[in-house]
Amino acid sequence: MSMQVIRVPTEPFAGQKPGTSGLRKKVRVFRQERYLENFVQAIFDTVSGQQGQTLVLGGDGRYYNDVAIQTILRMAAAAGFARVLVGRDGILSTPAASAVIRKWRAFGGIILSASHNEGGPEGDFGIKYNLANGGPATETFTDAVYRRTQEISEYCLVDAPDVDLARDGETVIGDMVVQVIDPVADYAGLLESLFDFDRIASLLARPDFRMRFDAMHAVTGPYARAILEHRLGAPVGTVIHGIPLPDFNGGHPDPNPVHAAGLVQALADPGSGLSFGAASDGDGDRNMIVGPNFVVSPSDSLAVLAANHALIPAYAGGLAGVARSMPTSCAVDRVAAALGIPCYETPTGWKYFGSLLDAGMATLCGEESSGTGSNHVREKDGLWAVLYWLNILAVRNTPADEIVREHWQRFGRNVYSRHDYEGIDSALADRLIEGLRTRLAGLPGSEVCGQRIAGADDFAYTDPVDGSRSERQGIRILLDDGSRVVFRLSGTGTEGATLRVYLERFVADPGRHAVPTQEALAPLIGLADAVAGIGSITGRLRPDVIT
Ligand code: G16
Repeated sequence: MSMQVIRVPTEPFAGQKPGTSGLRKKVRVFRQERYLENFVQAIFDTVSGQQGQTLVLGGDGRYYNDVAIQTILRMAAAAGFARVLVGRDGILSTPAASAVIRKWRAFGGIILSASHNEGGPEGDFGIKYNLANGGPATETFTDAVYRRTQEISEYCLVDAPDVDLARDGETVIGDMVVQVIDPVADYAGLLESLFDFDRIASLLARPDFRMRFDAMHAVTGPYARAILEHRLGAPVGTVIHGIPLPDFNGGHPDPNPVHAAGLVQALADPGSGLSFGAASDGDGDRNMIVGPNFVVSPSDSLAVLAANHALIPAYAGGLAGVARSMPTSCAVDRVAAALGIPCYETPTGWKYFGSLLDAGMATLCGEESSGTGSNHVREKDGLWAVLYWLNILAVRNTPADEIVREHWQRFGRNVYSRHDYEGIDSALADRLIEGLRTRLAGLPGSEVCGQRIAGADDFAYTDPVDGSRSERQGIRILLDDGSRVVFRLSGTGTEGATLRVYLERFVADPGRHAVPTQEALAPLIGLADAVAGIGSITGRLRPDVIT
């Protein structure tokens, strides 16, 4: 008997345009009738050749994850997939989904996540499509999906009861097999193949070394427990906030000094006995690394990982190259120069690293937004970064803060910070950016707040592998001494606009490395406001978040 496909008439919704990382909207937007269905159908209409193929499906467990998964299963059956691998309880961290797609040679994957954004019924939801390489769909693909959402007239599904996702095993709906898999096993096995687990286990067993991993009530809890506590023998309780909750316990699962303040405080308290701290975000692709009374900036972390690659089994043979997003600090560029390897500068968004990784041109990639990863998957990977650091600490027997300070001694310090102004009226944010754009040509050679501007542009990128072009990716202002200010509007927010101002100054003199970050950047902070008119246009006198 052939499968009965139900065709449901629909009409386009405005604004189903994927941003930096998939479609992110308020839960209440996603809960509108046909909203999710339209977007999923647009994805299935954009791919071709999925008949008889395998799809990977899972999410970060946030509110609406469970409902969306059942809908997508019915639609995937109607779209002709032969099999869907879905994480138990609908859970798959973003890097684990990437690992599963690659390991099982799936056709692609759908990841349900709004990453570090808040969850719960009033929070955010998101959906993104990953390609067969395990990486986020390219801009060409997401543009095509968006076009499809604007002309869609029906979506298709099969009539089937909800699938029990609590137990591993197979269920058939329509002509498609739904296979519930252990969300951790494939991923944990992959990480174990990259690092020296015996050495890390010895470090974790030392009485003078104690770590804390804050899973922020998000998806990495089960992964961190399985890997750090069960496999590597860290004491039970090393992982805190380890049960994924649909609303992340009311928190904001973004591993930065503001939202993971408790972890930072614990590492600043000598009485805690902690020597190393780490955290990951909603869907497990971001990381924060904390040493004793010291938060490692994500840009520095990337540079340190690159500089220490020879200590890690998977990378000891050498790095083909490194890549960073444009607003990420140039610290890794200095390491690449010392290693004699290329360093690529891409727009913000992990999707831009995919072609470099696929072509074997880059081995490590990273972003200022707390993402680092390698060619082992095609997403950034929070626990991978934590294990990489643990492997370095185990070999060098030096605390994380000293490792970074020694790094600065050798390479100089790219003092770096990002200032976020959140929830700005979109029209005002657009006016600010457009104003900068129109003044760009006149800026070079001018003096602002006593600093001479050497160059200014709107970053554009041509992918060296496929030649695709991405324009208007961030306004850069470059000073005589190599300092930079970059302005961008976030592509991941769901309310108004978030203005990101990225500030960077290179300090070679080791005698000045200890100057507090915001103090060292004060002249640039003044320049940013004067050039862009942040205060006068938005009315905001200080940022909401400083990373
Ligand atoms: C996503 C992207 C990252 C990007 C970050 C911030 O991360 O995958 O590549 O750096 O958003 O983007 P924006 O500055 O546009 O908000 P995640 O962890 O949210 O998926």
